[in-house]
This record gives sequence, structure tokens and C-alpha cells, in this order.
Amino acid sequence: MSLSIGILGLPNVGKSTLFKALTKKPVDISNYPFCTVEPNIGIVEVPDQRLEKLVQISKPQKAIPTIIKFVDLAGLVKGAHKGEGLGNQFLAHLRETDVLLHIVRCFQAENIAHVDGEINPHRDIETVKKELILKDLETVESRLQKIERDVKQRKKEAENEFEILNSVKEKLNQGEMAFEGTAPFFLLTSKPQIFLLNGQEKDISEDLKKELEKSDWLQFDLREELDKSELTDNERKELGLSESKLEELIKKCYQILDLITFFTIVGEEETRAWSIKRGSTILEGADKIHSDFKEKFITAEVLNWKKVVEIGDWKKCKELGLLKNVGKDYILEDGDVIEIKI
Ligand SMILES: Nc1nc2c(ncn2[C@@H]2O[C@H](COP(=O)(O)OP(=O)(O)O)[C@@H](O)[C@H]2O)c(=O)[nH]1
Ligand SMILES: [Mg+2]
Repeated sequence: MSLSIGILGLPNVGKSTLFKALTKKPVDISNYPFCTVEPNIGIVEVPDQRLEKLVQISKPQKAIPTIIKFVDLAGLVKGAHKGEGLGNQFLAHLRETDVLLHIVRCFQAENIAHVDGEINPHRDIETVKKELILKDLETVESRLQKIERDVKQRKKEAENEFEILNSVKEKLNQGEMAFEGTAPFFLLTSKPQIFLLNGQEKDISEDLKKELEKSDWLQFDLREELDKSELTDNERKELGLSESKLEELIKKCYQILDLITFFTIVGEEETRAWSIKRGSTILEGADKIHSDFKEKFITAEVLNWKKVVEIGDWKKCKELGLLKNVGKDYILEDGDVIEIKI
């Protein structure tokens, strides 16, 4: 399982432009056998300087970063929750994603039509929010109907669910988003959301910033990023351009999901980064690396990546007795380099 981000927004706001910019760099997907490849799914490597440094010292044949999946969806329009246009199909797609990346058009361009006429980020955000809420209400209603009989028979589990669903319903009816903890129902408004304001800094009003005060948001000009994504690192340097904004976006997604990274160094073969939810045990980490590792786990050794780079050789770290021996309940820390013993 890899983490996946759904690109959401009205038509013509820049969703496909972002998708193109993100997927410019080819990724060797044979390293990620669980990934299905479809035209609207893009696999993007997570930039990580720690991995780069570990690779510099271990010089493996293969360096494998962690990845994020981006799903480019058809544009949302008013009435999407009722299944208008591609509405229903895309909302189903959205359900499977971990984060919603909501693109909001702020850029001015006479030649690019806006579905609702004028450029108005505030209205657009409301339109999309309303569609998500309406869709969730529909989901909640149909679930309530399904468990009605069990509730009448006073089955405990159904009664509990009934209570949760009704409180979610009330919230949604008041125009609020669902809250965390409702994830089992796959509600769209319970997913974390990042707003990407597509435009130049001057296009973003103070009012809009204020409105998004409590939200996660980023501003950048997607077309400019698309143009820049065609440059190599060297060309970028020559032109005096800063780090790609796309990297900032990827890191933000990582943050919002509270993921950490751990590393494995397998001799001269492979140095690899893995992502996992903060608070996971090393046994859960082992399971990610290999399905066999969980059952056969005996013990593990860990050392922070910085120390490994400082010593300059994983094998030498072992010889020097620097590795910490840990059991299956050890909680992984961001930046751990680990070796599982089976
Ligand atoms: N001027 C300007 N045009 C943009 C920007 N982002 C996207 N566009 C243009 O807007 C049009 C619609 O973009 P697209 O990514 O296809 O929108 P989608 O319908 O949301 O997938 C295209 O012609 C893009 O080149 C931007 O930041 N500035
Ligand atoms: Mg598109």
C-alpha cells in the first residue's frame, strides 16, 4: 500500500497541469509491485536528502525512495453528488485516497473559461465543499437504512454506529465537515485536505488567506511549475531558480499524514527509504519490507541515519557495536536505519 493523493477541483483550474508537472520524471515502477498503472494515476518519488546521503556512502546498485500516488480526477461540477457528468465515478475514486488536494483557480487568464463565469476562489471552495457534504450525506443516509433492522433488534454494534452516523449527519446538515474517527465510513469530508491556490502571489487576496487561516494551503503558479519541471537540476541552478515548489507540496502531504521514514541498507545491492505512520512498531515496519518478515521476526538492530553517515559505512557501524538491539515492540523513529533478523 502506498499513500495516495486525490487531485480535486472544478474544471479548468489546473488539475491536469499539476499532474503533468508531477509525473514528468519517470519512475521505475518495477520497484513498487503493488502499484497499478492507469493513465490518471501518477507515481511520484518523495525527495529525501537523508536517502541521498546514505546512498553516497553505501553506493548501492539501486537506490529506492518512497513514493506517493497522485490521482488526476475529472472536474467536479455543481450537482456532482447526484451523479452528473463523471461525478459518481470520480467520487468513488476519491474515496480511496488518503488526502484531498483541492486546487483552486486564482490565476487570471482571459482565454481560459471558468465554469461559473468570474474568477472567485471563495465561491469555488464553497461549491466543492457543498458537493462533498451532499455526497457524504447520501452515504450516511444509505448506511442508516442498511442498519435500520439491526438497530430495531437492538444489536449493540448497530446501535453504536447509529449514534455516530446521526451525529455526523447533524454536522453535515449544518454545512460542516465530518470529523476524524469516521474514516471507516469512507466519508470524503473526513479526509485531510490541502488547498493549492493556483496563481501568482498577487492573485491571492488577504480575505482568502484569512478564510484559510486554519487550513493547510500552498500558493503557486502551476503553469510556471510545469515549465520549470522540464528543466534539469543544472539548468535550474544556472537560471538561479529555487527548489521546485512541487517538492514543497510533496513534503506537505507527508507531514499532514504524519508519516515518518525509515531506511534499509542491504549490502551493495540496495538502499531504500520506507514510509510508515508515526507510532508504528518495528514489526509493522518489517511487514512492509517483506510479508515473511513479520512471522519470522526474531530481533532487529537500529541506528539513526546521521550516525551512519558520520561513520560512513553500515558494516562498520555494526563492527563498532553502535547498533541498538531492539524487540518487536520498538517504536520506529523518523530517520532510523534498521536491519531485521529473521
Ligand atoms: N495562466 C495560467 N494558466 C494556467 C495555470 N494553470 C493551468 N492553466 C491553464 O488552464 C487550462 C486548464 O488547465 P488544466 O490543468 O487542463 O485544468 P483541469 O481541468 O483542472 O485539469 C490549461 O490551458 C492550462 O494551461 C496557471 O497557473 N496560470
Ligand atoms: Mg483535467
